[in-house]
Amino acid sequence: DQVSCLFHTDHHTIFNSSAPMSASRPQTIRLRDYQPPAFLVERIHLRVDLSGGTAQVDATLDLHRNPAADNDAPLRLDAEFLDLESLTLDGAELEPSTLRDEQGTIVLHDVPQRCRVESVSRFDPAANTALSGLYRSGGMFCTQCEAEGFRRITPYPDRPDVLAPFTTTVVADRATCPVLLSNGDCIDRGALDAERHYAVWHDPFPKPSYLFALVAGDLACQEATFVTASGREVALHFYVEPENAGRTEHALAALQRAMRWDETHYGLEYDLDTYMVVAVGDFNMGAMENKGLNVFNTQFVLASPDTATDADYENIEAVIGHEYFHNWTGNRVTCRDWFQLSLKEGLTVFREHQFAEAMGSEAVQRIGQVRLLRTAQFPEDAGPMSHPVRPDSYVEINNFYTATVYAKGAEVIRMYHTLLGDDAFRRGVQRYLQRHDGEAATIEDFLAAMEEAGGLDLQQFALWYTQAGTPRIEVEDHYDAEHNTYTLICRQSLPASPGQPHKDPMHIPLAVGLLGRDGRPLAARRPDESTAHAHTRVLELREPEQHFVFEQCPERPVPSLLRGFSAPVKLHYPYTDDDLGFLLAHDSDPFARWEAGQQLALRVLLDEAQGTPRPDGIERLEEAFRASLEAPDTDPALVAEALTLPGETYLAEQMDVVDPQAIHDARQRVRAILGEALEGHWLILHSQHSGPWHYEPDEVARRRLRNLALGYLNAGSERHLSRALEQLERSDNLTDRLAALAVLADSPRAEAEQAVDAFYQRWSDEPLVVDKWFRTQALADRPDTVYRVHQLTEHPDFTLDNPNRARALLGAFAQGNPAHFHSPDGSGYRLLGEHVLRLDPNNPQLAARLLAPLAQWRRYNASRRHAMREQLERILERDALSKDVYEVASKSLG
Ligand code: 0A1
Ligand code: ZN
Repeated sequence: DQVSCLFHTDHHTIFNSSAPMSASRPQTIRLRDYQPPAFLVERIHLRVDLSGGTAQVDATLDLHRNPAADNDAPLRLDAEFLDLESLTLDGAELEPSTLRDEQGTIVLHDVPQRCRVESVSRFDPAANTALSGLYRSGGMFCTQCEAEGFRRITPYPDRPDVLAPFTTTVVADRATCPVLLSNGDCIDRGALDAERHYAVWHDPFPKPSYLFALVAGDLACQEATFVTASGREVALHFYVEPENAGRTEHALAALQRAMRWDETHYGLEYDLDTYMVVAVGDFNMGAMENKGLNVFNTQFVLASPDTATDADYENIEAVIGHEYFHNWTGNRVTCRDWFQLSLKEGLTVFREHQFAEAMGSEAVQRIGQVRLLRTAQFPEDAGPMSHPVRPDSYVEINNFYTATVYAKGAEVIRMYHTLLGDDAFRRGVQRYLQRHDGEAATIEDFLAAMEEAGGLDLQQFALWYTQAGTPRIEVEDHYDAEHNTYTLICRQSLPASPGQPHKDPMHIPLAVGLLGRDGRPLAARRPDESTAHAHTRVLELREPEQHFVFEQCPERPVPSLLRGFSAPVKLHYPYTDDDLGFLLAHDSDPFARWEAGQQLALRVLLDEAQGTPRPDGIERLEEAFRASLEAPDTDPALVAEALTLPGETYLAEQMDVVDPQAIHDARQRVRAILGEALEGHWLILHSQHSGPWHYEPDEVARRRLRNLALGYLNAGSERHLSRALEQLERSDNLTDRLAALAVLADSPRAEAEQAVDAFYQRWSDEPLVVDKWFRTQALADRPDTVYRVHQLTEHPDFTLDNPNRARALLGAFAQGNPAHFHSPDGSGYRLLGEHVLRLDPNNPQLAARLLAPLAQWRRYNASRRHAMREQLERILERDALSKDVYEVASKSLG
C-alpha cells in the first residue's frame, strides 16, 4: 500500500503520524489549548543531499528553553514519514522509537536549558505524491512546507511560533541538478567530487519552518533587477524548466510593479539581495511565499499568448503581488498558530486587491472580488464546513485554507479600511508591522494596532473573527414629507452555524447614498452633521435594529445601499423593478450600478427558473442590455461586466431547494432571448476585429466583449457556429481560441467535435493548454456530459497525480457545471466519489478539496440529497482514510 511504498525501511524508525487513521478518531486541535513552545531554536543548519536514490537530511538544531513556557515542559520534535537514521542530544545517541507519542512526535523530557539536537533522516522524494515536504516535480526537486510539511523533511518543532535563522547546504548531481536554491543569499558553492556539487544558502531573517524552501534541478533563469526606494539593488531571478524559458516576462514585470507599489503605498521595501521565483508543474495550491524563494504553480507564473488567457495574465499579476506582499504580512510578521491564518492571508489578499485596483479599474476589480465571494464563500459560510474567519478548532489545518479565511478575511480587513480611512489604516498596518517585526503575532495584535491608529473601539468589530455565517441586513425606509426627513431602518441578523446557535449583533459599515428624482445625488443632513451633503456616508450598524435619520431631505429619495460592497453581507431592500432600472441608469457608484443590473437580472432568472416567467422583466433586462451596449464612453470592461448574467451558483444561493437543472435551463433561455433580441448588436461587437494580440486593458475588455457576443449569438441556436469555428481557426491567442472552443464543446455537430479534437492534437505538448481542454469539456452542456467526463478520466493525458489536471477535469465539473454534476441519476456524484477515494491515499489535501461540493447536499431535493449522502457514506466507510477527507466527509454528514 501507499504508506509502506513511501519508504525504504529496514531497522530504522519510521515516523508516520500522518498515516491514514485507522479505527481511532483523529485529534481535534483547539485554539483554547494553545501553549507556547517549550524550546526555541537559535539556529538550524541543514544539509540536504539529493544525489542518492533517497534524500538524506542532516540537521543540527541549537535550542534553548523558552522563558515564556512551563519550566518542565518537554522538547517536542514533529516528524512524519521519515526514516530516522540517528538522533542525538548533545552528542548522546537516543533511541527514537521509545520517545514517540501517539501522533508520532518525538517527546524529550529532562532536556538541558541549552542543547544541541542532531539528526539524520532519509526519505524518497519521488514517492512523495502528497506534494507536501520535499518532492519531485518533472525533473526537479522542490518543497512545500506550509502548513506542516517541514516535519516530512527533518524532525523539528514545526509550528509557526518557532522562528530561527536557517543555513542550508544543498548537495546534488551537477548533471541533473545544475541549479541549487534555498532561502536567503548564496554564501558558498562548489564541487564535492566529479559528479556532485553543493551550494550553501543563509537566510538571516528568523523564520518559521513553514517558510523554508529548497529547489534543485535543471532550470532556465530569467534575470532582472529592481532598485529599492532607498537605492539597494535587488536581483530578481525567475527559474523555469527549459521548455518554459521565455514565458516569465509578464510575471517579472508584475513583480516589479508590486515591489514599487508596496513602497509607495505602504513604505515597505524588500529586504534581501535576491528574490527568486520558481515555476513548478505539480503543486497543490497557487503559489507559496517562502522567504526569498517563492514557489509557484506554473499556471500562475508562465504567460505566453498561446498558453495563457487574459484571465491568466491577470491572475499571474495578482498572485505574484500576493506572494510578494507576504514578505511583510506573513514573513517579517508571521502567525503565532494556524488559527491566526487570516492574520496573514486576509491582510495579504486585501493588499493584493488594493494593488489590482491601483493597476487597473477599481470598479471592475471590485465586481470580480464580490462575484468570487458570493460564489465561493457565501455557500461555504452557509454549509456544514462553515467556520469563522478565525476557526476555533480543526482536525486537519490544510482544510482551512478556505474562501472564508482568505476572501472573507480580506473583506474584514477592507472594513477596517472603511472605518479608519486610508491614512489611519496605513498607519495602523505600519504600527502593527513595526511592533511585531520578527515575531509571530495574533489577530488581537493587529486589532490593537488598528484601534490605536484609528482611535476607535473595535471590540464589537472583533466578532467578525469569531462568528461564522453571512449577516443578513433588512432595510426599510420612511419618508416624512411634512418634516422633510427620511429614515432608513436597518435590522441585522446572523443565522446559526455549526457550534454557534446564538449570535450577537455585529459592527457593520454600511455605505449609502441617496438619489433624487432627477437621478442626481440628493443632499441631506444627518443629525450629527453641520450641513447637508450628497456624498456617500458610512452608517455603522451595531444593534439588531437601528434607525438612521436624514434631515433637510427635500424629496423621497431612492437609496443606494451597500455601495462598493462595504460589508460581506446579504442586503435586502424592497426595490421595485423601476427602482433598480433607475439605479442602473443613474447611481454615481459604479459598483452599485452594476449591482442594480445584477439584481434585475436575478429576478428575471429566478422567475424563469421557478416557472413564473414575466415578459415585462425580460423586456426590462433587454432594455438595460441595450442601454449598456449603446452607452457612449463607458469603460468597455464595465460594459462587459454589465452584460454578464449572474452565474448559476449565485442563482442557486437564492433558492431554498436548489434545482440546478431549472436554473441552468432558465439562464440558457434568457441568454437565448437576449441573443436573438440583440443579434444586431452582438454581430457588430463580434466582428470588431482588433489587431494582433496585445495584453493591454482596453484590448482585454474588447476581447471579452467580442467573446461575450460570440456566446450570446450561439445561445440556444447553432446559427452562428461557423463564427466559432472560424474564430478557433484564425485567432492568434488562447483567450479567443478558448472562447470558441467553449461554444464548440456544447455542439453535437461533427465539425465541432472535430475542432475540439484538433485543438487537442495541436496543443498536446502544452500541459497548461491541455488543462484548459479538459476543463472546457468538463464545463460543456451536452446530454452526455457526465459520460464524457468519465471517458476523459481514461484519456491517456489524464492523471490524478497532477493537481492542475485533476482540478481541470474533476474540480471544474463538480464546481462549475452544476446542471450535469447534479444529474438526477446520481452519476455525477458517483464519478466524484470514486475519484476522491482513488486520490485520497496519494494526495489527501487535493482529495478533500475536490470533495467539497458534496458537502452541500442539504440544499437539494430528497433524491439528490440521498444520492450525495450515499457518496459521503461510501467514502467514510473506507479504512485508512486521510484526516483531510475524513474531516470534510464527517462534518458534512454530521
Ligand atoms: N500561503 C500560500 C498558500 C498555500 C497554502 C498551503 C500550501 O500547501 C498546503 C501551499 C500554498 C498563499 O497564500 O499564497
Ligand atoms: Zn497568501
